[in-house]
This record gives sequence, C-alpha cells and structure tokens, in this order.
Amino acid sequence: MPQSKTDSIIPFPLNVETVRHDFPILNINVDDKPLVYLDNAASTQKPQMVIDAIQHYYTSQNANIHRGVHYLSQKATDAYEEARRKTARFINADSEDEIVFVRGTTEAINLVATSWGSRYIFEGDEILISHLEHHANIVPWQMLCERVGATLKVIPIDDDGDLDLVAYEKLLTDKTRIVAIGHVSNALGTVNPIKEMIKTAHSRGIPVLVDGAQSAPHFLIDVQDLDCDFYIASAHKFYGPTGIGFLYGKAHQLDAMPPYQGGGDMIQTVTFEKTTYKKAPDRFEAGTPNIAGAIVMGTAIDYMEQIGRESIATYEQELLTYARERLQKIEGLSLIGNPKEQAGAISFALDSVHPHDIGTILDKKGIAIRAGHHCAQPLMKRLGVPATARASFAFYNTKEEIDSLGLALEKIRALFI
Ligand code: C6P
Repeated sequence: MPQSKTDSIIPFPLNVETVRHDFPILNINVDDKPLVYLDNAASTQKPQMVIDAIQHYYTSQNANIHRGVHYLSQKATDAYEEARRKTARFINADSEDEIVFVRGTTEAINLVATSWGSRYIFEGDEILISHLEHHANIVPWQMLCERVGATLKVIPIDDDGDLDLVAYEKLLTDKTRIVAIGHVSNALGTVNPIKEMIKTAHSRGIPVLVDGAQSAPHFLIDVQDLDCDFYIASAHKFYGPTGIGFLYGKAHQLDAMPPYQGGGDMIQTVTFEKTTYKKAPDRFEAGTPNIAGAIVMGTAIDYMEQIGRESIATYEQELLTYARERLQKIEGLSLIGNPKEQAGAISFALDSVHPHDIGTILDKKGIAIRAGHHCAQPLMKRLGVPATARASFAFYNTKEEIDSLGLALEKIRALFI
C-alpha cells in the first residue's frame, strides 16, 4: 500500500524502549507492580506529544471555529481544518472534504445508518453485516431495519474465526443495499479480506462501509486503494483523545446524504419557511464540534507517522506471534480463534476459570486485559462462550510484558486447578 508522505519510507525497526519514553503513564505502578497495559483495543495510552497538544490548544488557540473574525477564532479554525487535511492524508482520501469529524466510530456508523439509510434503505431491502461485528456495527443497522422494514443479513464465520466468503457471495442479492463490515475483529483480531470483499460487492453495485476502529491503529490504510465507500475510526484507539473520530465517505456518497443533525454551522440560509444546508463535510457537523479533540487527533496522526506505520505493523506482528507462541505453552490455555490473518488482539480461555476472574487476578499483578463479551454478544454466542479474556497490543508493548502475562496465567491456573 502507498504510504502517507510523512511515514518513514523505509520501515525502520521500531525501538520499543525509546518509544516507551513517549508514554508517561507506562511508568506507573499498580499495587506496587509495574503496569503492563494489554487493553489497547479498548483504548490506547497517549504520548507526551498528544498530552502537550491538549495543553497547547487551551493555552494558545482556544476559541469557537468558523464563526469569529478575531485572531483566536482564525487560529482555532485553521488548526481544525489542518487536522481535517491530516486525517485525509492518514487514510489517503482524495480530498479533506471527504472527512467528517464525529464523536467516534459509534457515532459515525449511526450517522451513516440514519442519513444514508434514510435515502437508500426501504422496506424489503437487505443490509449485510458479519458475525464478527462489534455492537456498534450491528445495532444502528438493526434500528434502521426496524424503522423501515428492511432485513439484517449476517455473513457466517468458521470455527477459526474467519468469514465464510462463499456464503458472503451468496448473501449478496439484488435486495442488498449496503455491506457494513469490520476490518479487524476487536474480539478475535481477525483481519478480514476487505479489499476483495469490496470488489465483489461493487461488481454488483453494492456500496461498502468499513468499521476501521481496530485497523487504523495497526497498519496503513489507503481508502482509495481499498475503494470502500465509507471508512470509520476512533482517535482514542490510535493514541489520540476520547470523544473524537472520523467518518470518511466518498464525495458522491456524502453529497447525496441528508443532514444528520440540525443546528449552527451546517446551514447556508435559515428562514422559518425553509433552511438550506452547506455541502459535506460541514453539513454533518452541526453545533460547536470537539475542536480540541479534532486538532489533537491530528497530533496523534503526526505521532504515528513519525514512528512510521510500516514499522508499527511489523513490530506488532512480531509481538502477536510471540504472544500466541507464549500463551500456547500454558497448560489448559486455549486460544479462541485461529484466523488466517490476525492483528491487535488475542482471545483465550484458561480451563474453567471464568474470564472475569482471570482479569481481576491479573489486575492485582498490574496487568490490564479485558474480560467480557467485548461488545460482540452474537460472536460470543457463535463461539459458545459467555465471555473471553482478551490481551490486545500496541507498539509500546514488549516481549517481557508478554512473559509477565504468561507467568501470571500459569500462577492463576495453579491456584484454580
Ligand atoms: N471496541 C473494545 O474494547 P467507539 O466506542 O465508538 O470508540 O468504538 C466502538 C467500536 C466499534 N467497532 C469496533 C470494531 C470496536 O472495537 C469498537 C470499540 C472497544 O473492543 C470498546 S467496546
């Protein structure tokens, strides 16, 4: 995939010890034990550069945007629009006008389901998602189906946690109006072959939305190469602040969509009889947006590009392979899912020890993982488990931390068996 201009052209081996210095929170102790943070799929930690950018915004740029003629308003507006350009570059969008700032992945999918859905989904139509989806890519579509009388169809998975692509092709019918698919499963780490899936859907004239919440943090994204119609991510999962994310939409898709919310800054003219709206993306950003959030998301993008996303992907793959091998050595531990391609996260079970007990005991040892259904209840049902324990990785994690996890899990097993 082509790299963004500011990514390192040659992927330098990532020096994890150097990188760790950028994240002050990694130095804290939990119950006198050094923190081992392996809950990155839920939210990543923030580098000093991002923390400083928040302070910089509020100490030298803060004002409302697109409204004032004064110095600070101009400064804040410039920084906000610069963040839009950075975001476009981050995913190689054709134009910054294809980037809408939103609260995060959840809001973006709701925006598309509500706005795009109101224009294109009617009674009898079908929406195709997969069995791997996070609730954020299920519930908004279900709500839309209930509103208009459409049907939600689901691509099945095999026991390894890979999508059944033969079933996928069969599920694409002349009633299918959109395919909404996660790029990377938050629960199993499955990397879906979305480029091929998009090609197949497009050959039948069906647009595709990609939930990129778990792919944007891990590798280069090129929306033009993927040719997806929508791509969505949350900044807090790629080293930026909470409460901000982006929706990428192809220009012709966004231009055809009615506004999502009404209010200030999204209008051209307002009379009591009729309101006319601005073009995308402004049309979808009603009211005062998360200005600081968008600008600082831009800083998180700068940071990732400085590290180099090829370097990040290479290092994280090495870490993931190491983690799989280390965990598999633990007696009684079974990895859940064995996808062909995996990124970011590993789910596992340890004999009959409940995942919540695993998570709680690990926490006492300073190790943060996530235990639960991971907002993917239908997937848990398909796997035949109420919950899993999940370790998820970032480029600041080390093999030593994985060893600590392994050792702690061995002790937990000894305690329970
Ligand atoms: N997954 C996890 O621990 P928000 O909350 O809007 O930033 O992201 C929602 C979301 C959507 N899609 C996928 C694939 C996700 O992984 C998430 C968030 C977190 O796995 C919190 S449940």
